[in-house]
This record gives sequence, C-alpha cells and structure tokens, in this order.
Amino acid sequence: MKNFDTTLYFITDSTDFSEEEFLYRVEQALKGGVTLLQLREKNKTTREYISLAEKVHILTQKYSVPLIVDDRIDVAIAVNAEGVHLGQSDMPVDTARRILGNDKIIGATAKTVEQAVEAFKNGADYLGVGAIYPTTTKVKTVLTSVDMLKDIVRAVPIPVNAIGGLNKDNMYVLNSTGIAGICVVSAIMKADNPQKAAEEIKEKFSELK
Ligand code: TZP
Ligand code: MG
Repeated sequence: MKNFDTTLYFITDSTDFSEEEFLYRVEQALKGGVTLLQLREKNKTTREYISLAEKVHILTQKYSVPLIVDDRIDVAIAVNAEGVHLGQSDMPVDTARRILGNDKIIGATAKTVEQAVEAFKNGADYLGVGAIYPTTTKVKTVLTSVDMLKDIVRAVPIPVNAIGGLNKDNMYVLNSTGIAGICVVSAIMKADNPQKAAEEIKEKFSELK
C-alpha cells in the first residue's frame, strides 16, 4: 500500500560531501523528522547511484520513511525504492506508472495548472511546485509565483509541495496556499546541524495557516 506524508520532504545533494559525511547528514535529517526523502544525484554513474541508493535506503527504512529516487526509474527499481520523482523532461508519468505499477509513489514537477492536471491524470501521487525563491542548488528551473502555487493546489486533489529556496525564515509566504508540505535541499543538507534544521522547519511548517 502507498502510504506517504509529504510534510517535510528532504531532497539530498551529495555534492561536496564525503560519502561518510553525506550519510551522516541524511541520518541526522531523518532523526529530525523528515517524512519523505528523495535521493537526487546528477553526476554519478549508474553504478555509483545504485550503490549510494542502497545505503540511503537502509537508513530510510530504519526510520520508516519512503525513499524516492529522482529521475531514474532504473535506479529506483534496482534498490526497490518506494518511488520516483519525474521532472518535465524526464520519463512521462503514465509511462513510469505502467512500468512501476500502482504501489510505487510517483511524484512530478509542475509549474503550471496544465502541467499539474496532466500529471495528476497520468497517475502522479504528489506534485512539487517551484522554485518559489531563487535557489543555490544546481537545477534548471524558473521561479513560480505563490499565486500559481495556489491555483495548482486548487486544481488537483493530490498533495502539492512547494520547493525552491525555502527555509524556516521565509516559508511564511506559503501561508494560506493549501500546500501539503515543503521540499528543501540546502536548508537541511548544508545546515550546521541537519537534525535541528529539520526539527525547526517542521515546527515552522506546522505553524502555517
Ligand atoms: N527544483 C526546483 S528548485 C529545486 C529543485 C530540485 C532545488 C531546491 O533546493 P533548495 O536548496 O531547497 O533551494
Ligand atoms: Mg528530473
């Protein structure tokens, strides 16, 4: 059964960390209450990606948090991850759904109502919408307005998460948007204390109206 909570969706980035430091930070974040975790790697070989995904999956399973693999259906299948996240240039959601079946979580990126509705109709379980703020994480994206975020939330019945440059001090802009959760990379990944960062972000999110 698909069972997931997008409240605090942590997307990892191993850039500039040793594997040991990376895995330590991932575990600290899980201790801090991350509810969904995405492994996102852009510069690894397939073999390296699978190797890291296996190690991260052991950690996410220890904390009963579903593991989502960014882009790579093959890597997700290889490690029996709980799901995949697909951008607008990645495999179409309906194709991924056909390959993965109904039990896997499929997330999609959407920047317009049309993209959101299409992803939902094609079988997406949740959406990531942004970037809300400029981001320091390496990604090809454009800014998405909070008004567009609200329109997307209204247009689809699945959980919608905000992403992009979000941290505990600026997420107040997400008040009354109706989002299900937030996605963060650097606010946790690069924090002095990833556990504390996760706890604080979760607390702030719970205060949103
Ligand atoms: N998609 C839109 S913004 C982004 C992705 C993957 C990166 C968000 O990273 P950060 O560090 O939370 O701004
Ligand atoms: Mg992608």
